[in-house]
Amino acid sequence: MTITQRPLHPSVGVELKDLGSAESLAGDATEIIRDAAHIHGCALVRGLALEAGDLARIAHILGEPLPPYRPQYSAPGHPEIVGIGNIREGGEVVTYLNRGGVEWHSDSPGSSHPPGYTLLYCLENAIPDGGGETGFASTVSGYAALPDGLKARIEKLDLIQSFNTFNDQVAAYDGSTVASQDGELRERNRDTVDPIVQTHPATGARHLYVSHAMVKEIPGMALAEGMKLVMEVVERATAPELIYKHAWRPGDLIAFDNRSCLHTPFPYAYDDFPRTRRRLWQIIIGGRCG
Ligand SMILES: O=C(O)CCC(=O)C(=O)O
Ligand SMILES: [Fe+2]
Repeated sequence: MTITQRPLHPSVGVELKDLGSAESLAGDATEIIRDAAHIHGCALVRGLALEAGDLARIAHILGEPLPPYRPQYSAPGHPEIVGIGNIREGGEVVTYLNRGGVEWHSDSPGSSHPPGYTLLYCLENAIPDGGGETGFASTVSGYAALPDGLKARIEKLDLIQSFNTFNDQVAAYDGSTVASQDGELRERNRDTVDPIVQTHPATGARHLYVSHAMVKEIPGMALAEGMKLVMEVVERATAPELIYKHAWRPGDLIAFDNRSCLHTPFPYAYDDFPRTRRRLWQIIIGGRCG
């Protein structure tokens, strides 16, 4: 297989061309995607026509798809696939929509598995007034870009990150259709203690690991003071010149490594449905524990 690689941005992302069809993707080609995501943060493949089952197969090769963390938006027959966007049926949004605006993050904090990968696959993207791109920032380049003094201040910093704290906020926004999670779902998303600087298990690269909207506590620091430090790190790592903004076309697949990049969707006129339509499928894949 001769694969052509095209950088998406000097510091993050690569497009893989000539990877083949959905069938070859569920084989060797997935390993090429995995390696590219480790090194470049995210890997784009365009022009696919994937069924839910194809996406699930690719996810199972990459690792262990997390159990449905937002079950009300799962694709029929494929609970691990979460629908994201502004699609309405009978007046009600039927895809996951964060009305407060998503910020830079990794998908994994608080999940039952160590961080791994996420797949995003575009089904629909008609946004006449613009926006709705997904941004990516390399956590390796982001760490490298920090001044030495700041690197020293965060070298030993741990963060307590909480998916539940974050989701409670999303559920509380005016008009939110996102449920706050209780019982078994809440239990499953335990708070995690994550060093803000980590070493990537496959590449050995030093990288940041931080999702500021999920930070609940910073051991050894007052939260307000610690958050100032965290936000300085995030703002430098996601400076405009360091990010790639992907404008989606139906049939685009992006696999990204939640350790080696951060991501965020950009705002769009989500209430302008049906003139504006955005629908992605998402699968979050946990790293294997050993
Ligand atoms: O909508 C997107 O582009 C990504 C959404 C996202 O990052 C998430 O829901 O975790
Ligand atoms: Fe995400």
